[in-house]
Amino acid sequence: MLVHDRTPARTPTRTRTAIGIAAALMLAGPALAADIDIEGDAGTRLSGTVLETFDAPWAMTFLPDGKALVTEKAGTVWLLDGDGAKLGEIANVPEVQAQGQGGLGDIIVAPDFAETGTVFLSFVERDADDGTLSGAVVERATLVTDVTGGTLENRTRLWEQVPKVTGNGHYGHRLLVSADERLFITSGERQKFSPAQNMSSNLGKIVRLNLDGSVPEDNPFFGNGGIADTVWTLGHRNPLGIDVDADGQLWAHEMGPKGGDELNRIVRSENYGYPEVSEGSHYSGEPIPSHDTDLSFENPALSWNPVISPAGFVIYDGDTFADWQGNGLIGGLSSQALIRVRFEQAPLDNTGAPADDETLETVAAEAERYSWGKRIREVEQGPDGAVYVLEDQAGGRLVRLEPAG
Ligand SMILES: [Ca+2]
Ligand SMILES: [Ca+2]
Repeated sequence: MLVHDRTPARTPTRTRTAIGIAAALMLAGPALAADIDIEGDAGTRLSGTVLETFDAPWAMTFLPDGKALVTEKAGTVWLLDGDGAKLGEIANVPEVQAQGQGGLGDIIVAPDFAETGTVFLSFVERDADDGTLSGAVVERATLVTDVTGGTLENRTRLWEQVPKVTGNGHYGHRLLVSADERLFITSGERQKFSPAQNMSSNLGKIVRLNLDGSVPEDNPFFGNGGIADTVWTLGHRNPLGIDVDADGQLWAHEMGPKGGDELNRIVRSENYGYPEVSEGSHYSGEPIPSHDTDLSFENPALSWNPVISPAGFVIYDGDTFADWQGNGLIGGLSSQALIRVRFEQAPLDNTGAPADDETLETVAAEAERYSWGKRIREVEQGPDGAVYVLEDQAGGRLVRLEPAG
């Protein structure tokens, strides 16, 4: 067991045991004691401080002033202070009925947030006439904060999954705004397989919109009309993490079926193959051909078998972990791990993603795995360069990670 989990720093309901008091006294000292020491499988050590706990937290984002927002699946958005402690709730959040994987989802801020307060958030809504049908929705709103929380004003619907279907899984609904101010939405295939290859549905796609919800005319399938106009890439299963690297290149990971979780370099108009190809098999045991059996599909830059169940993703560009610049950090649900991935340019052998230089391609490899012992739902980089990890499920902790020693 590599995780030495001593005590939560600030859990209101925690019984004040002798250990808890000792830890609290240590935390009050000049050298802040770490709550968690963790060693990766490549031998580097991290020091973690527990900042707060949540009920099934799902997403986190930092505000320009150092405060942060955390969503909980059941429908709460918390405003946190610069030390990660709860200041209060955000009012006028969309009402959700959390079921299965669905509820409140991601929240991110617009590039002009400091002036406008604009945020984007995703959640799952039920069909008004048939509660067995559901789909993800993305809204834009204006966040107004005060010392004890805040409220969402001017909520406007930008996008929704079409069609709403039965079941409560594979919504995706992670969000990203690119440097050129386009909104990317990861949309899962809702465990319905074929919609990922069907351009009349936006399930199993990565969607690209303008920040007002309108459709960019330079989208790859623009002019086909309707849903197709909004599609950036297709053939995805359940993408629960998207970020952009220092070169502006998009990357997204997605959960594979039985085996075959993927990290993909997201390239305009490409088809990532699900459910036609995969590095895993169906849960029924039915095999799925691998990506390299059909060159019309894009190979993953990296795949995992056994799976990691990736959730949350940040490509690190801070100074606190100097050796990690350009690395991807991925949370693992079933793997109960934090996974660090490195990207590199390698001589072309057509097993990775094509790079701009025709003699090279970009490949990704797992660099280090930190066994965490709990499901990780979200990973963020703070303005201080520290890495923030949010655990899944009831009592999920927010942990700030720094290099140990
Ligand atoms: Ca986030
Ligand atoms: Ca794929």
